[in-house]
Amino acid sequence: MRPVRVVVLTGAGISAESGVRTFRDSGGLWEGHDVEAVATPEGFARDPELVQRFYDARRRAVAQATPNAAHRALVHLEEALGEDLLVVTQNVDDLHERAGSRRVVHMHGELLRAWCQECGRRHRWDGDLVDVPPCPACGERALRPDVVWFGEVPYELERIDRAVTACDLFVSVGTSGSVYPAAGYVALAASSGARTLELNLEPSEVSRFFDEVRTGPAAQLVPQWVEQLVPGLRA
Ligand code: BV8
Repeated sequence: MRPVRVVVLTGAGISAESGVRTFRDSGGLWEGHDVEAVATPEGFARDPELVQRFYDARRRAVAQATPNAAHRALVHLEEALGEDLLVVTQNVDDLHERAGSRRVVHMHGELLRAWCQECGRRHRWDGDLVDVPPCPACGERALRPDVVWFGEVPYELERIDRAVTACDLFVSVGTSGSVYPAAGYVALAASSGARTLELNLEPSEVSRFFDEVRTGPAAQLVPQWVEQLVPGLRA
């Protein structure tokens, strides 16, 4: 039997049980800040120190967090499926990688990378940026977080479109379905003939596009789903 090709789209909800705050839940990241102020190029141009402090605080918080059972279940799934699994994450934390996932696309960039606006090079970065450190390559003090802000084009869109169009099963984990183009992938998957499953604490803004919606915490739903899927796959 041809192996099932799976795309898993993850959002902030998969990291919530690791203690990383989500964006829209009460007390979420942006409730303290106006999105336009911290997650847009205009906001960065207007007040770079505020934006750098916002991301420095999140980078420190992620360093204290550990992957949870949902991240680990996706590693187990990758061990079973290999190249037939692609994790597309909206998250900028590195919890998928620290759990052991190797096939991860960070469509909104990564907290732990800095992008030099002078020479264009990107560097692994786990320190602060608020003190305007020099770029390791060109020495210019022009580093910003390598994350995709509103109005900026997400990374690897062609690769993601190809995977979503080709997959047999599209599973969304822990996302409110409020940001595009990520929120549009379920419709693309469904129109390409894939089965679609949503695993989320509550129905999202795009639940209506899914064949099946399961509500609950990711650390319970994802391991349960992978257990169901993997035995069948091995057959
Ligand atoms: C772009 C990185 C042009 C930075 C982020 C139509 C088409 C294309 C674009 C648009 C469009 N309409 C509007 C736009 C513009 C805009 C947009 O979508 N605006 C919204 C507000 C309407 N989009 C853009 O600007 C994008 N770029 O459009 O470029 C283009 C596009 C295509 C082709 C060519 C050109 C760029 C958007 C990227 C912005 N950057 N993050 C950073 O991290 O600071 S967005 C950020 O919020 C996240 O990355 C994520 O993507 C997004 C949504 O957050 P979620 O992950 O869903 O988290 P949230 O808190 O919202 O929800 C958490 C969920 O988890 C909840 O449902 C909750 O119930 C659940 N949950 C909680 N706990 C648990 C749980 N689930 C399970 N278990 C738990 N324990």
